[in-house]
Amino acid sequence: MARTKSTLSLFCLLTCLVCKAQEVNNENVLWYDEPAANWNEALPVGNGRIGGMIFGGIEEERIQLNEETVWAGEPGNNVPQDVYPQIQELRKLLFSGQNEKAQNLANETFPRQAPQNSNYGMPYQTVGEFLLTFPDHQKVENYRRDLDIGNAIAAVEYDIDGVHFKRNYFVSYPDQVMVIHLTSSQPGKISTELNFESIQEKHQISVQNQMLQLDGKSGDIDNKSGKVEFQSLAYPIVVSGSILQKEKSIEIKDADEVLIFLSIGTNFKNYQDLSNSAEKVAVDYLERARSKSFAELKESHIQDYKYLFDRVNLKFGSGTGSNLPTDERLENFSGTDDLSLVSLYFQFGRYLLISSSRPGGQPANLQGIWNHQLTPPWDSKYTVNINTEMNYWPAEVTNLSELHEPLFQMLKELANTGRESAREMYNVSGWNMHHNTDIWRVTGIIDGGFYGMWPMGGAWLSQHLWQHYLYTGDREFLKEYYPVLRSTAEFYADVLQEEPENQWLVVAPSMSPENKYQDDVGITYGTTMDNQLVFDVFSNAIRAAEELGQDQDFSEKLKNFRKRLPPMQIGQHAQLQEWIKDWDDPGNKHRHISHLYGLHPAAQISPFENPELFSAAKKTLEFRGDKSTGWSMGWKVNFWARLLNGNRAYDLIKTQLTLVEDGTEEGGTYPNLLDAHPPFQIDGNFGCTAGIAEMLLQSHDGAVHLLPALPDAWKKGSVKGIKARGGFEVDIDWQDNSLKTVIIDSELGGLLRIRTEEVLLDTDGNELPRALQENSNKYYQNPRIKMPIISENAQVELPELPEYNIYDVQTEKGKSYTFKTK
Ligand code: FUC
Repeated sequence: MARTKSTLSLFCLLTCLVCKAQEVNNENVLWYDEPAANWNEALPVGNGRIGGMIFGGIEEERIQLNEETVWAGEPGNNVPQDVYPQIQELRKLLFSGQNEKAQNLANETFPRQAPQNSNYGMPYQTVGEFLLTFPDHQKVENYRRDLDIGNAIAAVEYDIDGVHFKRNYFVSYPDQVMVIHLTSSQPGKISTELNFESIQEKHQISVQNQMLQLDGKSGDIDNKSGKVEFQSLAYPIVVSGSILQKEKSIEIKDADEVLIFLSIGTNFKNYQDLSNSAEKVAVDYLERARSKSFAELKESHIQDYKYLFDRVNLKFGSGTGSNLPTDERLENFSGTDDLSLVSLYFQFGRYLLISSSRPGGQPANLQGIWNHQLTPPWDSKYTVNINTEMNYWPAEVTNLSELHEPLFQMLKELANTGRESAREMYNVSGWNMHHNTDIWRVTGIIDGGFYGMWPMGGAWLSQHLWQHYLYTGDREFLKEYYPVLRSTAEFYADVLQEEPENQWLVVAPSMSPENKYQDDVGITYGTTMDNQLVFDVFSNAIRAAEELGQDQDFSEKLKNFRKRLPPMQIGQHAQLQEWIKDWDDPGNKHRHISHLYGLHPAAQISPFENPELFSAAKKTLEFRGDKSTGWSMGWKVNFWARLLNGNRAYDLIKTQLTLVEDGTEEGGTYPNLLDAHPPFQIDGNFGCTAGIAEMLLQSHDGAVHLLPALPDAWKKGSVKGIKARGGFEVDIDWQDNSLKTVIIDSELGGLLRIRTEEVLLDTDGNELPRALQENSNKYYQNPRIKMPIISENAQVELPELPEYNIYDVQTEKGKSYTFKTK
């Protein structure tokens, strides 16, 4: 009797576990029924510093390894010397309308190939690969590999002759190692050989003290020698069975269970200093980790990860198809209502940020931390004319604010190295950078005069400092980073030139990132994006100084300069002008839509404040079309969300969620859900994740706007834990395409202004007080921009907006507010 009972309860336990597993499966798991055939099918794991791509091979498991500081080259900037006379000459040529000549001079001064005595930035490089071979594993059944992004654990499992084999993988942030755990359903069944491989020119593999060791050094490029040393250690522990050390591999035989610790260290201390010992770092982390049990390691990993991941939950009320492998779901997506793929993709973006950007480390680069090459596309560095910024768009709104820190630290460092480019190239104070940087924080021109002549990288990147403040109200942070904001403003206050026609103050020479207005000519002055950026740089410095009660004189100077910036202009096609002159070609489909920076991520184009500009931005976006590179589509999701058009935003998500196989030339998504530019570039993932949040909640334009761009297809759902500026955390439930309940936690107190299409009631059933006062909350109130200039030929149709209700609620710090709709 007793026996039956215990069998029964065991049965219950098992069924419950199965239920639980299925529940997880539906929500937060990517899974596949075949091993990865190429890198774009492998699954990424990481702890911000160490990254792995897991292929899930059967006879041979391959884990491609990265460590975030393994970059080619060595410390040092790349600022071109003695070019100030040419910068002056470029100004003269541009102000006298000799634009072609100016482009030629820029191309000659800054050639397409890096000059011999300098460089165009260093590539981020792979460490190598860790291989596990299972010679007897050939005919397998029930194969499955997955990535559970709810716990940040990858797994591979299958059966051979009735024996179930399972491998688990995770990279622990608290313990700073990758953990690989091999189990089987019968004892003595695990035999495997462990190997390292590397494509790094300088590397060696050895074995000692039961440890497989890969030592290497990063590559030499241009005028730089590769000086990053790395060491990777693999240390196995077995339960029964045997371990045999070979010359360059370790063989394990007949074990019940195997636990492998994979540790990586480098000599990188900071962007100026390579005096750490790679060996000491690798050994120290390994020793600390191996004193713990698998259960302990796993528990602290999950706890650490979930602390970040579980803050936000997104659910759609309907959705089928979730029992299929992820690549099939992706392939079928546009023909189904598999909305849970949208929430999976959204959460995958958050997973990627947690796994590639941790405080104290490097910011996520073009590929996050995952790269299998020595010279990856665009060096997998930091392109700052959109891509690096896009990586961090989800940080605040999806409640991962602390993961923004590596970007802030990079800004501090750039504000130091960038003094040289400001001084040497432009003869001014403050700091600046151009359209790219790398781990050494270079700030000079990259990729030559056509792509690189854009002195605005710091203007855009530094917006993230101010935005972090708007979300968190963290005054200590603002104090710490005010010098960066100030020094950014100093550069532009000094560098602006008065253009001859309207006496506006403009950046010259510059460009509208990577676009051109005539064959091979893009160089110009006073582009719309530049003007918007400088407006924000000045406004941020002014507001920060006000908050901190300092620098009044400097603020006055900036206010005066701000008045003299060019206004936005609406051109002959009713479009927002990209250039200072009406040169836009409505047929231009360029991936960069830089002049819409003012619409997103900035807050200068508002349907309420300046509806003409809002319509012109829409026109521009219609001209540019939908299909483009991955990141460009990610940006367009945000644009359409800001244009309050949920259906168009969702169309873009569908376009982005188009399955792209290895080698395809179109933008979309790879089977592993990583973004295809193509090739792989992580910004598209982050951009789309931020865009989905932006469809559900906005807080940039005078109010906390609930469900501003809900598509018709998202009939029912809920989002919990997303953030609004002003320190508000928001949970929203909606049904029949309209808001039902909202719960708002106020972390800072202060006035909460809500914009919504529905009538909102408090818990007593009374309608909330309608907004009266002009000024709402400083965290989402914006400085006024100048009235636009509108071309006589432009036929601007004003936007038709829904009737919004605007409510004002005085909140107290730490309190939670629940409202329902009528
Ligand atoms: C910019 C873009 C490209 C690519 C590169 C990394 O130059 O124009 O499309 O994303 O960055």
